Amino acid sequence: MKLFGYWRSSATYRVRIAMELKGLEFSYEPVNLLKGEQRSPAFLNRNPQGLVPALETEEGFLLTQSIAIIEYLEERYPEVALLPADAAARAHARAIAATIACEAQPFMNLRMQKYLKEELDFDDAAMKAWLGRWPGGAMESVEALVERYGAGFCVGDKPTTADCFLIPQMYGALRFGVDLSRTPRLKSIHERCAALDPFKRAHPENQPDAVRT
Ligand SMILES: N[C@@H](CCC(=O)N[C@@H](CS)C(=O)NCC(=O)O)C(=O)O
Repeated sequence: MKLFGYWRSSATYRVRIAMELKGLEFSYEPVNLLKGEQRSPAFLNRNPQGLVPALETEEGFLLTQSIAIIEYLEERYPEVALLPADAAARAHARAIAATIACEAQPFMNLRMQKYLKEELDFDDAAMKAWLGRWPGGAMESVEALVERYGAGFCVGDKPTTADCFLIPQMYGALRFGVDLSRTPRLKSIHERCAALDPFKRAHPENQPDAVRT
C-alpha cells in the first residue's frame, strides 16, 4: 500500500496510526501542502478534492477521506481490530471519531485558518477565540464522551479508531495553542499513547518529510 500524505496533516496522521496499530506495511509518498502539491494535476488525479490523505490499496484502488480509509482498513485487515466487539462501544468510538473529524478539525485546518486570516482579517486574538469556541468546544464534548466510555483510552482499555482521531487532534491543538485545561482526560490519553511504539512511529516528527526547526 502507498500512503500519500503530509507529515503535519492530522488526517494523514490518523491513517498512519491505524496502519501502525494494525502492523501493516506501507510506503509513504509526501505531498507538500505548503508548496501546493495537493493541487498538482498528478495529485488531483489521485484525489480530485486536492486533500491528503489518499491511500493506494494493495489492489491498486485509490481511497480518500480518512474516515473511509480507516473503515476500509478495518474491514480488509480485521486481524488487529480497532473497533470494539460490542456494537454500542463501536458506535461510541465512531461518535468520537466523527466529532473530531466533522466538528473540530475542519475549523482549524490550513485552508480555514488561511481564509480567516487573509480574507476576513482575523488577528491573533480573534483566531484564539475561534479556536477555543469551535475545535475547543468539540474537544470538551469528546472529554464528556471519554468520561463515560473510556478506561485508559477513548473507549475501553485498548486503542480504537477514536484514539486514531484523538491523538492527531491533540497534536494540532497543542500546535495552535487551543486551551486544553478543560480536557484533562484527553491529555492523559495523549500521554499514554505517546509512550506506545505504533503511535511513536506514526508521529509527524518521525516522518521522512518532517521539517525540523
Ligand atoms: N475530511 C478529510 C480532511 C482532509 C484534510 O483536511 N486534509 C488537509 C490536511 S489535514 C489538506 O489536505 N489540506 C490541504 C489544503 O487545505 O489545501 C479527511 O478526513 O481526510
